[in-house]
Amino acid sequence: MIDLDSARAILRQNDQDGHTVPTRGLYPFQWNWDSAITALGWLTFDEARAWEEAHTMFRGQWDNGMLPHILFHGHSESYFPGPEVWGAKAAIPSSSISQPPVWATAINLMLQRSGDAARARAEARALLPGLLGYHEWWYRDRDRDNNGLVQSFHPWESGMDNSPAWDGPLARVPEVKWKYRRRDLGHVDKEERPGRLEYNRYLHLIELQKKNDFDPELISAASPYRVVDIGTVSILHRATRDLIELCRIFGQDAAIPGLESELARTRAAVSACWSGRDRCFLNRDIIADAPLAEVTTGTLLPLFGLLADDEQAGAMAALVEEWLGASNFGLSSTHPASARYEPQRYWRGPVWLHINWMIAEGLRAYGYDDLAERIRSNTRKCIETAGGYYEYFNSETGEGCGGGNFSWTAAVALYWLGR
Ligand code: 9WN
Repeated sequence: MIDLDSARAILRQNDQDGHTVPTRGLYPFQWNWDSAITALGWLTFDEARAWEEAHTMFRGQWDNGMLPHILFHGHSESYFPGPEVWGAKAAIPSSSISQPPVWATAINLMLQRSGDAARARAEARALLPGLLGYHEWWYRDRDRDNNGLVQSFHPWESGMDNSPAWDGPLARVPEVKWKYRRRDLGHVDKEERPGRLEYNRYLHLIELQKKNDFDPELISAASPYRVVDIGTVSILHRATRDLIELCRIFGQDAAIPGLESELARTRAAVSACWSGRDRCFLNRDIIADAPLAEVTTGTLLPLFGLLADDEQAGAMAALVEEWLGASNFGLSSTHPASARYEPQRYWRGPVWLHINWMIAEGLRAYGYDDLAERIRSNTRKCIETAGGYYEYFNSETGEGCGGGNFSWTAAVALYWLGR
C-alpha cells in the first residue's frame, strides 16, 4: 500500500509562497513541468492551491510568451546555476529556456476533474491568454524548419537532461573554462548525477543564449546544439489539442484554426521520425541532419501525444511489453539493451513516475488498457520498494535515487496511483 497522507504532507512541506519546490535543498525554486504535474497532485486535496501553482508559474512568463524552465522566486545558495549565470532580464528572475509544455493538458484535466466547476471555469479562463502565448512562442520561435517539429536548444529543455539521446549533439558543444562549484553533488551521490564534462557543456549553451541576446534566430545560427526532441514535440501536440478544447469552452474561436494548422503540420512531419526497426519515433539531430539512435522513454511519448497511427501504436505496445519484461520497476528511461543504459544514473536508466503516467495514458488512448495497468502497478512498486517518494528509482532494484520527498512523485501518487 502506498501512503497518500505522506504524499500530501510532502506537497505541504515543499509549498513555498504559492509555488511548490521539487524538493528542498537540491531544487529550491519553481520548475516548469514539475509544477504542472504537481498541480494535478494538489487538485486531489486542495483545489485553490492547485490553481495558485499555475498562476504563480504564469507570472514568470516572458513578454514573448516563453515560460521559463526555472523561476528563481528567491535567493538560495543550494542550487547552481542561479539567475546570475542565466543573465535573463525578466520580471521574475528566470532561466532562458523552457521545458516540455504540460500546462495546457494539466489545466484541462484540472477543469474536468474539479469538484468546484464555477471556480475551475473562472481560473482556467484567466489562464487561457498565458497558455495561448506560450504555445504561440513554441510554434513561432522554436519551429525553426516550419514543419511543426519544434526544436530544443539545451538538453535541460527536454526535461530528460542527461539522456544518452543527447550525447552525440552535446559532444559538439565546447566546454566552459571558468571555475564554478556544483551544488547538486552536495545533495546527491555523484553516481546518480551527470559528470563534469556535461556540466561544462550545459554552461556553454547557457552562455551562448546570453551572448546572442536570447534571440532565436541568432541562437539557431550560432548553436552547435539543436535537436528535435520527440518527447517535447509529443507533449506539445497533446497540449495543443487540450488548448483547442479550452478555446472552444471559453469561446476563443479565433485562435482555433491557427492551432489546428500547427497540429496538422506536426502530424504530417512526424512520420519521418518513425523507425520501423526500432518500433518507436526517434529524436533528430538538426545540425547533423540525422536521427538519434537511442531508444528512450521519450521516444515512446508519441503515444501520449496521440501522434502514432494504429499500426505504429501496436508496434510500440509490443516494444513496451518486452521493455517491461526486463525489470520489475519499469519503464527504465533508457532501453535496457542500450550500451549507454545505467539503472541508477539520471535519465540514463532510472524510472520517472510522471513519464510512466504519460506512457500509460497514451497506451490507454490506443486501447492497450492491460499494458497501461501493468505500468501503473510497476510504478506503485517503485514507491513501495523504496519506501518513499524519491525523485527517480533504480530500474533494477527499485531503490530511491536523487532527491527525497519529491513533489512530482508525490503528486503522481495522489493523482494517478491513488485513484
Ligand atoms: C535542471 C527539477 C528538474 C526537472 C528536470 C530534471 C532536473 C535540473 C537539474 O530537475 O533538472 O533543470 O539541475 O538537474 O532533469 O526534468 O524538471 O525536478
